Amino acid sequence: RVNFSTASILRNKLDPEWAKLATKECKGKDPEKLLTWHTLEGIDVKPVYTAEDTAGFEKEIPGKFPFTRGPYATMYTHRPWTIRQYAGFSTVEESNAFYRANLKAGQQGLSVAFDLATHRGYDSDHERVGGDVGMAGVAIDSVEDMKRLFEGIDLSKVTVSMTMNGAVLPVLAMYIVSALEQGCKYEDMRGTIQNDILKEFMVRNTFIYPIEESMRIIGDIFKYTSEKMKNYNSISISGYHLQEAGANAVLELAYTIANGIEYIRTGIKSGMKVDEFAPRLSFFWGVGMNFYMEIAKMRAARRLWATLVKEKFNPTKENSMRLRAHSQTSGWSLTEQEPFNNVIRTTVEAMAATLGGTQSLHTNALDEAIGLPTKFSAKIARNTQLILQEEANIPKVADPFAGSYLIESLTNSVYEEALSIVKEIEEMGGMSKAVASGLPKIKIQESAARRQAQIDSGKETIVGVNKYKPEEETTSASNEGNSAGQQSIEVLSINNSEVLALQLSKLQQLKANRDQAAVDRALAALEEAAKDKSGSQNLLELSVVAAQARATVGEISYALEKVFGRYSPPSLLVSGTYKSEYASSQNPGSAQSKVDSVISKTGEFQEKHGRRPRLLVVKMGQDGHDRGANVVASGFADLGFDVDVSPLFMTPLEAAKLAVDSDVHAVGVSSLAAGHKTLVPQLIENLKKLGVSNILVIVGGVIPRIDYDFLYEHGVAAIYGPGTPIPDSALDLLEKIDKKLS
Ligand code: SCD
Repeated sequence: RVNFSTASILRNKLDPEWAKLATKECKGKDPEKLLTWHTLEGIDVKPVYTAEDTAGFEKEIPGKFPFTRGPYATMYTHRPWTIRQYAGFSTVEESNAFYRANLKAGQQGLSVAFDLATHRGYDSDHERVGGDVGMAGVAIDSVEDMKRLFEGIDLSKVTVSMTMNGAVLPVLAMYIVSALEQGCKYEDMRGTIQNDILKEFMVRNTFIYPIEESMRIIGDIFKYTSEKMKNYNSISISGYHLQEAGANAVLELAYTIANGIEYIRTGIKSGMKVDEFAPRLSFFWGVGMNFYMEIAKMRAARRLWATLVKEKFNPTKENSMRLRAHSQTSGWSLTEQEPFNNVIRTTVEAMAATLGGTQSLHTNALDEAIGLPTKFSAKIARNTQLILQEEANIPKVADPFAGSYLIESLTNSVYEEALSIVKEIEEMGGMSKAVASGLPKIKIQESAARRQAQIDSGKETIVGVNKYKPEEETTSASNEGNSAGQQSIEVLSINNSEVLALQLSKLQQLKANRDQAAVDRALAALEEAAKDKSGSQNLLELSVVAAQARATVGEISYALEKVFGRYSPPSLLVSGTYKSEYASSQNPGSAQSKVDSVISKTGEFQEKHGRRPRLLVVKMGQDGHDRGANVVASGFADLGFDVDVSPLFMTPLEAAKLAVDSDVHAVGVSSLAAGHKTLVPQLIENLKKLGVSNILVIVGGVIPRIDYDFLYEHGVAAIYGPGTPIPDSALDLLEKIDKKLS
């Protein structure tokens, strides 16, 4: 797939003078073979770069097309990036207090995390969401909740970003109504709505409606905001989630830009000129530990966007081509083992983000691989940015890596690689069509499986996880309880039933006090507009009317669902990638690998029991984070298990029935959104009710150690935390199933 241009092939040659010296130092071995770094992106990075690698490069300045060096001429020298920490948990009251305290302590903008029930357009009292209310974000059911969330925060002064995609209409409408009722004018509403549905279909999974209808909603939002909220960013086109799901830097960049192009087409299709809305499109990057690559990615992204927008849409405004981005340090790169190492990881990633020229930044808290951030860990995360801004002098120079032989050359390679992938998507007819074909999802899953194999085989080092493990640290797969590395880590625990009870009583009160006829009228108007295929009525405008009348998130979403339907994705699984990458990561001639030994053990199991070990991997509740589930499922399948993968969003009863129907030996629950204490016991209870006692339940994902005993007491057979190599968990499970059957 690597598709270097002639220029980059030449650049990839080593400097002859250096090669001579290096050959001597390498004692006669070929320095190119010894030192060249073959990245996951398919780019070969040389051990040294010289002026020849950048020969012929044209001078560029920040703030000018093609904006490689930054969207603004002065960059941070005039205004540093915005410190914008993403947060939200349990009730609006608690989240509001947290926001206000953070703003006082130096945070500069808000970024709201909603709970999964809200994301998926369900009110807190819906039967499918009991375990999710208030867990991975704040619960919002109505305008009254939204107003309370921002109480004492002047929405004409503080920019607010909201991570909302599926239920974007009711949530944005409720924000608008809250701001208006606070006295804020439309033109003073500043902030960003994520509103990036294409990546939801690819990886994040908080969609509600099918693709076409979802894209219509985006067109309506662009239209409404470009007319009324001229200073509001109508979308945050996200690569972050692609990276978190396993995409390498080039895939992340290419698919994000291809999504952006599709959104511009959507805006134009809804009747606008490109210059009317493109200046308010914004982007969002994930920034991981691949330091040089991340800086190059951010520079290449700005150049690629500007070039393609100019070429395809011919805008007249420079701002239509200027890529502005928020960044978040990588949640996936954080480890459960030795969590204090995460402070260092986050610092390195934050440096890459700011040296790469981000406009706004979230730094993760050290405990995010274990649970939700505490006040203590959130403070360190925020201070990381304050220290970079105010002690390390990073803001003093715009685009400081410009002219670096390596970074300029890498920026070019990343650009060229990403461009060829964008072209591939365009040839398929654009991203909506590509998403419908499932191609991007599979490519990202392949990239994730490859990375996992490299980690499990030890080719890629994760300090404290697969190398330099502390002696006293117990493994995540162990039943032993607390490890030394975790004892001092306090984990924020949310009492889901308290939040749920509060939301239910607020909903009752709201419904008792509103003008029901006005609500019914507003919802009927919304439903009618959805039916009208010409799209002559703006769905956001009608949602604002419904929100003003105090219709709830669930009611507004359902009015549209009645017409559009609720989308259910097909499950796709890559096969063979984990095994082959593991094999090629091994040193040639090394002893039988762990992978081979598990494969022969699953073979023995089949001989003994007449069939292969069978595992059902399930996702329950509204938690759509499926990278872990997919990687484990395809890894176990490569190791000789029969693996079924459940549809997303199962209730515990549905999951239990599926396990029984599929006649599996074990159910593997993947939980990343804190619902495990509610959902896993319910699953086990339901299995018992169905009269099944021989199906083992195992759990993986983000599970705080303090919850281990609780889960074991409720009948869980094993917990495999982050960092557990797939062959280890597979072998452990195989032995447990064998024991149970014997
Ligand atoms: C900035 N300005 C300058 C300048 N720098 N003016 C002159 N010279 C300079 N050097 C001006 C800008 O033009 C702008 O004014 C204002 O200052 C603010 O700058 P900005 O660059 O627009 O910064 P900001 O307001 O912070 O906006 C940044 C984005 C925005 C554009 C990137 O979209 C944003 O904040 N996004 C955040 C998204 C987010 O929080 N996402 C979280 C996702 P004007 O406005 O007048 O032009 C979390 C998530 O999904 C987690 C995972 C999950 O849940 O799944």
